[in-house]
Amino acid sequence: MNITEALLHALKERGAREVWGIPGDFALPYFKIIEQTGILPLVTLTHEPGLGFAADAAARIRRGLGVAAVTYGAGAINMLNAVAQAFAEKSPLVVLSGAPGTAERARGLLLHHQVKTVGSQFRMYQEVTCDQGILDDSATAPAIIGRVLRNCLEHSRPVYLEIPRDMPAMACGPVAPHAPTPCDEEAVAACAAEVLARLRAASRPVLMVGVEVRRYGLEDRVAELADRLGVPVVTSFMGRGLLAGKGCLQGTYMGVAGDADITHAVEGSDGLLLLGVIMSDTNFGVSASHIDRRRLMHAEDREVRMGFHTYHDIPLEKLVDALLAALPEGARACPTSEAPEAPAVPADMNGDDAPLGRNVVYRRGFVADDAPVTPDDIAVLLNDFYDGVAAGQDPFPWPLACDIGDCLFTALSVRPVPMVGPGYYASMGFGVPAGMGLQVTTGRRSLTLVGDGAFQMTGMELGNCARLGIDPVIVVFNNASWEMLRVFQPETSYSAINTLDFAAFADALGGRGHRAATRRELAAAFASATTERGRFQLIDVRLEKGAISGTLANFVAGVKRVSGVK
Ligand code: TPW
Ligand code: MG
Repeated sequence: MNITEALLHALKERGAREVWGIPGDFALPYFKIIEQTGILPLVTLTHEPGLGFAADAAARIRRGLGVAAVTYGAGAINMLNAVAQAFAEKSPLVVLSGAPGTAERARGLLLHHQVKTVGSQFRMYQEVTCDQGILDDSATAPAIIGRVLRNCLEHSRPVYLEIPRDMPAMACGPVAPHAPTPCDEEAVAACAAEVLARLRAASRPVLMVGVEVRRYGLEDRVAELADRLGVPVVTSFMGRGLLAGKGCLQGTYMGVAGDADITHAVEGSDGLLLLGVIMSDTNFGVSASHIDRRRLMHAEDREVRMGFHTYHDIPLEKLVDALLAALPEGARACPTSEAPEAPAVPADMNGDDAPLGRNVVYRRGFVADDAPVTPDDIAVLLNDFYDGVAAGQDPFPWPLACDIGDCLFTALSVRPVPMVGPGYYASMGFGVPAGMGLQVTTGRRSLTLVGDGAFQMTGMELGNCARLGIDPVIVVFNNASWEMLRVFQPETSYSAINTLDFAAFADALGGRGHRAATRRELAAAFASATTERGRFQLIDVRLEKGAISGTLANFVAGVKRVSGVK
């Protein structure tokens, strides 16, 4: 066995399904072994930002390792932003990078792709990963790989492994199987007991779930926990899509920008338990001052902060298990808040009332008339579509990828479905490669929502679909604008961008393009795009100037109010 084979077997054993890669000369030796051994399939794309986004999305949707393999310098540094996003949003992404060989480093010449020193890249990656290693010695390589991958899984954050180009074929031993870091069971039990006591003492307990619940594969167990506790459950903004379809779910908390009943329940709670919720401004910026931190219980990053004290080394999974063990099946441990009424949908809007959960309305009943399409219409169309597919046999149909822009806010009006989106770090360019990542890794056809500005950043990746045998459906919110920015600052004009013909672009890239300006055209294009197989489908939705989703309008108004930004 050589170093590359040991690495690939270790990745596979820990749940990686493929290696996303773009080679270069410092990476050619290890890429050759990846291809020749076939231990994991190699999926090549066009540009490193897209590569990082695709591998990140693959990791998120499957709750397993994503792997992005690149060359030194121009490749690895080109991917930094995507890895930074994976770090911020807690996606377990393994970065493999080639590097100059040991002998060539000693020659005293500056090597091509080098920034300041040979180690500059390593130091940059220290800032965006939770552990790093250099495989420059076959005696230490297996232990380094084992440690780095363990940290990747346990912290659910990216890691970095550098392979100098004279090392990939060096003989080495296997990597030991994954062994979780032990934790103190007594500390976990004490922590769980305190959580339960505080929840029982509260008169208005609420459970908020965040992305870690998905990252650690705890959705079913947390749904069971919610039932046994009998407390209302909401997701954070970033945790949107969690507990999709579970009866206990009330909706998504968005502070002043969101559903008033949910905001009231969360901010008025005297026993708020945050499970795996990132304390980001997108989750709490629209509220922070209203949440009583003394009454807060917050489990994140293997810690549980309880009012003014903290339990360390408490994996979320262990905490959830300990809480379940303390609550007999069928029990209702806490008082239940009153169920608020569902708000009525204004009569002039597209769609019927269709409450899901207790107080969240996802509008259904798309009307295919000649009115211009609005972003909220797209949500109604998707709700009808997902109702149809949910009635089928597949429990996990049509995973959804979203970029940042009004498409992400529109997606908040789509019933919860398995979804990935950059809800906190918010890098544009995520959507298209993420949708491709979803289809490659799950084998299911994916749907992507993306703005025209974001599409221009990574849309070229679609040119790889035919070779990869995938046929995702992409909906472009084409408003000839960086609209989200314009809403924040309507008095400036630089947010206007050109109107491009994305349907023609799709045809040129080997897919099929559709154009839709009216609801009738959108219904026809969507039906045709989701029915035809074998090539990717792109719907260029021509939005009218200034047409934005209701959620974006509320969000911007809320942020301006809270932050005082004019
Ligand atoms: C890599 C800043 C956030 S939202 C936005 C920008 C420029 C406009 C998005 O335009 P798009 O969508 O895609 O047409 P829409 O609905 O608003 O019209 N660079 C990066 N990421 C971010 N987030 C920005 C800039 C930004
Ligand atoms: Mg736009």
